[in-house]
Amino acid sequence: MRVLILGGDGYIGWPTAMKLSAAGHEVMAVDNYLRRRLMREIDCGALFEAPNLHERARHWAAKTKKDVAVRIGDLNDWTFISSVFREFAPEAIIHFAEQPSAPYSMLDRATARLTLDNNLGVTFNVIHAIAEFAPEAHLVKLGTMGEYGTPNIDIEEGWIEIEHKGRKGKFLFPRAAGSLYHTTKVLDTDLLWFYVRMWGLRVTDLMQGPVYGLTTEETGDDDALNPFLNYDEVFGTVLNRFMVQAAAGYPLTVYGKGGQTRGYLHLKDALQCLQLAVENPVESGELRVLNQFVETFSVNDLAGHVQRSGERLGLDVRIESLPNPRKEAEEHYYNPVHTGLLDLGLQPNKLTDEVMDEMMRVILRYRDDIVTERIFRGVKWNK
Ligand code: USQ
Repeated sequence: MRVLILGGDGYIGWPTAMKLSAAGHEVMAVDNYLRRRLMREIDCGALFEAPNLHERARHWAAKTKKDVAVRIGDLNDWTFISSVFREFAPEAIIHFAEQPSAPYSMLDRATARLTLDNNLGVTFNVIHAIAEFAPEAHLVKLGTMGEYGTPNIDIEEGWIEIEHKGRKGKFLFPRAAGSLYHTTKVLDTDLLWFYVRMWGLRVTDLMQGPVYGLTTEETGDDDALNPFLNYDEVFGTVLNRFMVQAAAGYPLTVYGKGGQTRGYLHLKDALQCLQLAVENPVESGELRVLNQFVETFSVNDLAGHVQRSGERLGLDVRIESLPNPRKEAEEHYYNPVHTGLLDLGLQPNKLTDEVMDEMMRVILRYRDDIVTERIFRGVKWNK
């Protein structure tokens, strides 16, 4: 299949490009390096410098004899996105091309505005580019489990049937996002659902939980193929952060009571899910929503896992409870359904001791490069 990956330079984007290329798909990766620029602007480096997308693709081709085409440009620009769609004529599009950080979206008015404009603007352009140049193509869109928030009932897989005053109907499961970033994903879902109804698009919206991990089948132990690993408060996800904190001898930053529970998955499983979604397209006029995670953990559970991995590797890992800079429930019910991807064939990789220790060993190779000042800055959710 010809698969167009929008946001192909990102933490999940680049590993997805390699995964689908290895599986025999024809892949084009597009990015405008927004995340790299934002990281520089607010002083958030990743654990190691990643080669640029052209260099990555050359390295991949030299190793595997498989090509990943690369285009650099802003998908908010209609001239650019239409030229990409015309040239590549995609059969599937994976859309990661969004500002992905909740804290970034809560920093100040300018970062909130950028998040809103970029995320909604790109989704809008992607929808219109599909309608104009590739109406049969299947769009696989990266959403987030955070769209649902933490309601006091079981979270269904995208849809809920409601009986009201003796009549029944099927609706999108209620959304209640906890940051502006997460809210842009809710708005994306509404935009997609509107155009699925109006124009009969084919869309899969993946509600993904926080991802952890660094190496995949395709990276092997070649560090030049690794995605960038953020450990800073703004772009790092919690488990990756805790692992780096442990390696640096920095106390693990548990926010508030630490009972915040989310659905987590390894990067390898995120790739499996994306491949499954692409290779099992939906019908025209269907919006399929899949809850994309493997296991639920509280922040305290994760801190405990990291502390024990540290002990096994001779590190002294301390856990610290900080006043929560975010506005979120710190103790809550959490029971989301997640059978859709298992039914499609997902083989989950769980968070085992081996997985933790293997990742910790890679991080320890870079421990001298960790800039501890980047770990905590306390971006506040409150005005
Ligand atoms: N947390 C801590 N200490 C830290 C960092 C985070 O206690 O040092 C807590 C947060 O308060 C939160 C939980 O850990 O309760 C998860 O935080 P996170 O930063 O790993 O995840 P989040 O901001 O929700 O965003 C990440 C990705 C985002 C994706 C989302 C999936 O950056 O792109 O959409 O995970 S989900 O959380 O399911 O919405």
